[in-house]
Amino acid sequence: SDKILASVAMLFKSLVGSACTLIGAATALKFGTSHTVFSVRKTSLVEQANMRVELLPALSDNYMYLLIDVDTKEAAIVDPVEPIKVVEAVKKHGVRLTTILTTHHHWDHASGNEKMVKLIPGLRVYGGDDRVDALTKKVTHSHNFKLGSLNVKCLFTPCHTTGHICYYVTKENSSEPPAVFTGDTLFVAGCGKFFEGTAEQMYKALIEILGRLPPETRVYCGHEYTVSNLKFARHVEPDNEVIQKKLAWAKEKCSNDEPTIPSTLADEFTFNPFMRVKEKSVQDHVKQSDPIETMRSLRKEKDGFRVPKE
Ligand SMILES: N[C@@H](CCC(=O)N[C@@H](CS)C(=O)NCC(=O)O)C(=O)O
Ligand SMILES: *[C@@H]1O[C@H](CO)[C@@H](O)[C@H](O)[C@H]1NC(C)=O
Ligand SMILES: [Zn+2]
Repeated sequence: SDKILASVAMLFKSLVGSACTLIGAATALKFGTSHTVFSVRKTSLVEQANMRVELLPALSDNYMYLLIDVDTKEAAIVDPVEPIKVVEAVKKHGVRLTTILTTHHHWDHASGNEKMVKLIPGLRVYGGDDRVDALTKKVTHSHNFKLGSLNVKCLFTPCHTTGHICYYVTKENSSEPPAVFTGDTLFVAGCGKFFEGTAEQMYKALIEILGRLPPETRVYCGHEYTVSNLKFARHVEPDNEVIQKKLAWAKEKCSNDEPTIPSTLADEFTFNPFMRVKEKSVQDHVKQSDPIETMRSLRKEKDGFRVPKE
């Protein structure tokens, strides 16, 4: 029966894909109690005195984030595509969920909103696009609001979609790092595809908006793409040792079904080619000398990049 399980596992894996290319699996498939063919991508908790962030893996490589204000036990959920998992996490932490933060309207981020508001009536649903399901608070750049004692600032970062919003979260007078939820604008070591925007817009989003937040800001992005992104980064800068080290670390994390998130903005500037468009090594790779043209060429190259197995 182990042979049958193994072939079912192979088939299943080829159907669902994996967050970490060939290592690790994204989905749980249990047979009785003894056989776990796939391990589940693990949830994990980033704890600070004022702010807690629980990473909730969803679908094959998405992340939802439960953001908790420790002082008031009020919470928000970022991109709740799997509502049942969200409700379980809310119960586990004993918090009061009041808010949905939607980064953009794509189904793998926003399609849980309708069910969430049915499960927990009265939720405020933030987003920057009329295409966001169950939207109650349409926001624009620099819109600020409170989540308990935390401050949330909306950052308008159109490009992946025309209504994309990142959410920057701070606690007044705290010595701990802020957090930013970047959806499909900034990934660890990469960025989102330019489905509805331009290189100029992504440059503005990455370099002028996100890049000017405090360097210690923790980055919580929409997908687990770190390993494949770093393989592209390595292709762009084969001599960058930070990339090699980060890739080895990320592969290790993925093989244990652990997240590679969060990163920090300071770290992104050391290995993310799309954050490094002003660096000569990156510009030389695409034979450009202007940062925006470098952004355009990098994205075009990555769109056609075949990710190597190793
Ligand atoms: N290349 C993606 C394929 C899926 C995809 O296109 N994802 C969108 C977000 S839903 C994206 O912007 N990906 C960024 C990229 O491929 O660099 C992967 O690594 O699995
Ligand atoms: C933050 O610090 C300033 C200066 O010490 C103080 O006036 C203010 O009340 C503090 N804010 C909070 C929310 O504690
Ligand atoms: Zn996505």
